[in-house]
Amino acid sequence: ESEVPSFTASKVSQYSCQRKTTLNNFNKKFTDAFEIMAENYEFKENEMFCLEFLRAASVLKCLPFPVVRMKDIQGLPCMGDQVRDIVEEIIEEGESSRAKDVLNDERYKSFKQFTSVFGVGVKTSEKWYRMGLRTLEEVKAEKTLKLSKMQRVGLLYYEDLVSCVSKAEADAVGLIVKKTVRTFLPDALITLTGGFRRGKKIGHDIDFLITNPGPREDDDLLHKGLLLYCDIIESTFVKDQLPSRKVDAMDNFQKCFAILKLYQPRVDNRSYNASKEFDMAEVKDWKAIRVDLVICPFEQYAYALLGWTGSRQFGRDLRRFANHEKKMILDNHALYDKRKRIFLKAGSEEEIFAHLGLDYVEPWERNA
Ligand code: DCP
Ligand code: MG
Repeated sequence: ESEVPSFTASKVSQYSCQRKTTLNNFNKKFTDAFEIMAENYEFKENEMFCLEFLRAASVLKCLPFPVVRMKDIQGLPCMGDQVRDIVEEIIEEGESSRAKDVLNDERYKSFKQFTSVFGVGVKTSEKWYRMGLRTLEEVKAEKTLKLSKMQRVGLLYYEDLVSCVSKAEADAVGLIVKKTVRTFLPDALITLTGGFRRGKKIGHDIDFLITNPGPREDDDLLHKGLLLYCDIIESTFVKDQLPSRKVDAMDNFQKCFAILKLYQPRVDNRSYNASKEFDMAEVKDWKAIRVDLVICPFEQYAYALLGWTGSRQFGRDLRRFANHEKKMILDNHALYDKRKRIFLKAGSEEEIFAHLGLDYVEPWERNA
């Protein structure tokens, strides 16, 4: 009777690390609405409702067919009442009035603008909103505001940074990063991680994981030169420290949230037509690009790679699965078996999945 006979809703795991989620999303109109709801709850610091909608979005992203009636979501995990109401309305009306209300909500609109600035999160947005600020124009005009250095560059390069990064730009930056790193560490392993490793064609930044086989001499690596801005976070890793149990584990690696100046000669038609003479000074021949450089010890490379490849939801579910199903603690550095009281070493992502008793999931199937 069903159009996809091989599909059984009750067999869909509540953990995205037991599902395969490619970028081919048949249910975008539902998942977009859920993600708007989740973001609004994030802005309200309501983590429970936020996660509820992110989990629901993630489940619908793995379905091999578009949902067209309520029966299609019957038996699926993570379909709470709030979620079902929205699915029902989208099926009947084509859109969700609740998601639409959020998009028109003044607080949501302000937070959306504020958090689009590099260095501005929910806390800063809350502060600005309470001060009566509503738009970025008002923020820029408010001269009494004390902005961090990160926020100042965030505003300075705002237009470049909100325009997404393409795969071609990621590859171009990859060549620069490799060349630069290898002048210091000839044997270094430099891997493109984040969304691009999962096969995405665009992203908000470019994530690289850097490690050096052999003795540790990578401390001076994060130096300036080609960087427009670089906020270096020193490594705070303590040997034999237990993995973190937080939902979104921040790691202790030395890392650098940088803005890179990517030169890309381009012809600006407007200045060409206006002056006939080609004035190079008028043409901006570079683009500011957000780059995350993460340096990790060689022994932790597999864990760091798994963590930094994401998606965020995939990582959350891996940690939740480890904790609740296996009595293990996973983070970007290590996996700890609480029953055996030992750290489980891994030289590859495949080995980490095996330690957890999970089938291997390829990077492009982790778009949960
Ligand atoms: N990550 C992490 N610890 C952090 C920050 C990120 O483990 N402190 C992980 C989760 C993300 C991945 O790294 O999936 C990359 O982070 P991004 O925010 O860059 O997310 P994506 O690359 O997946 O998406 P985008 O295209 O928006 O960059
Ligand atoms: Mg990224």
